[in-house]
Amino acid sequence: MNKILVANRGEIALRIMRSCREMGIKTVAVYSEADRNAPFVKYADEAVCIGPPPSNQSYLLGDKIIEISKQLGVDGIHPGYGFLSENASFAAAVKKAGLVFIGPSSEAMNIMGDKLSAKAAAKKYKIPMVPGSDGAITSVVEGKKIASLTGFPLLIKASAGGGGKGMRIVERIEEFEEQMKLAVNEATSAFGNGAVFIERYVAGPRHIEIQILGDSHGNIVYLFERECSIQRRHQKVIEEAPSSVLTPEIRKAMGECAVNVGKACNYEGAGTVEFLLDENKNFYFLEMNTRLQVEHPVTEMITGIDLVKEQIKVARGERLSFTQADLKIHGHSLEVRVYAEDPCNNFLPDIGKLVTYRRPQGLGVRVDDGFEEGMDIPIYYDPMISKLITFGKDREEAISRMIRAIDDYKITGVETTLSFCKFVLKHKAFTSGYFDTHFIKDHFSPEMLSTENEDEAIVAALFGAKLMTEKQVSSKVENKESVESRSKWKANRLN
Ligand code: MV4
Repeated sequence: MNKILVANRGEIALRIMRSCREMGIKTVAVYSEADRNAPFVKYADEAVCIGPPPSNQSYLLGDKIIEISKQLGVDGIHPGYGFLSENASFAAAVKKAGLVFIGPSSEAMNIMGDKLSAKAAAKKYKIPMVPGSDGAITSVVEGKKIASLTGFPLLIKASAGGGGKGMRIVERIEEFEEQMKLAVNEATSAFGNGAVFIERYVAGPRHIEIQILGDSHGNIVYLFERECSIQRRHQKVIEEAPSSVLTPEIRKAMGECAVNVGKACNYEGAGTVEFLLDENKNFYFLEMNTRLQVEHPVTEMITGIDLVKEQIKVARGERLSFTQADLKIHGHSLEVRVYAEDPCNNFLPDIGKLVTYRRPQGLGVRVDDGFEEGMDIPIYYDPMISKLITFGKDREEAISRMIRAIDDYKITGVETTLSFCKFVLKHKAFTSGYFDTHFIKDHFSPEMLSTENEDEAIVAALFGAKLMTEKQVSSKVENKESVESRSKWKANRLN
């Protein structure tokens, strides 16, 4: 493989091109008019403008990207994450054009792209799954029958869904019919596929995912877990590896299950198997993501493996150069996603110009970004500015290094989520390691963000005190509820 086209933009395009360079592979960038001056365009050996800013007129134009690849003598296409990365038709079209899609086969993407077919494939390998319906529920009568066996609360999920879309919680049988209809309608309009299924609701779970890597000779290994429980409305905020709750035994069991999920679809390349872990440390397979994920760097830091290089090597038909026994966890890594969003204003995107942009540096700090000082953050795409990644000998060092790096990061011109990330990193529920997917809902409100300026802090404190007095009656009720809904993970520590 001598030339790779990167069908993506921003930090991930740059990150992929760096690995290509190290391997002596030429790179081609395709970019929209909004990204004309972006670092990834300058970094590439060749660059082609593919259209106006909106994704459906640029980064999603699969046929145009394939055409450009043929014209420029490209051997392989790396899709990154998002855009065309999980589009099975695109993967098939790339192959049909005589090019290499750097990722799994379109067949594997089709199986795992639908939750019901993913669960059906995984079932043959005896993978633990949340109890519920075996397939799609096609009528309210059938659904209610299964619901009474499953028990309440339960979830109705869309088979084609992702990121919590089309998911409804049902507390009592009386609500079932209404919630099922809502779920089917939501799934039909969002995905053009109204298939829904039932799962028992797992309360206060942790979201743990396993990185796998497969070659075209049937070898699959796992590269341990990433803990992604700190999320806000299905958007990951902080990721880390390893998880502070897994024992070596559970890690091995989850890793072997993830490899089996990969075997169930003859998986090639880098993929991620998502699990829920309940408070008794039972784990359940949820779904598989057939792409390189945003948070892949934390796995690279603790394993020392460049996942993009490995993706390219297996796409070239090479065998994995290491076995499961060769893989070890070294130290601890954290990633925070830095967004141009205002945490004090309901996380509304705050796009604009990066007036000041100075990255943190030093031992154990990695910044994956796609911007330079003075650039505008385009309104057309995800408002992520960068991924700030730290590495340390243990979790404590990775956390203190992250707080230091956040303090060293200088961004003006737009509001960012850095202060919000620092709040989470300093919270006792986070530092103790005993938190779950409800962390932000349970522990965060915008008044909690400390300000750099002391005068502002005093004003904020006074204002907070005034609010407290006004809200006294209602807050008593709220506190009681939030204590009850708080994670049960802390109690586990004593067991
Ligand atoms: C669940 C669950 C509880 N029980 N399934 C949300 C997105 C999708 N990937 C799976 N999700 C969940 N599925 C059962 N049976 C709770 C969630 C969930 C969640 C999962 C991972 C991370 C954050 C979450 C936030 C809310 C709900």
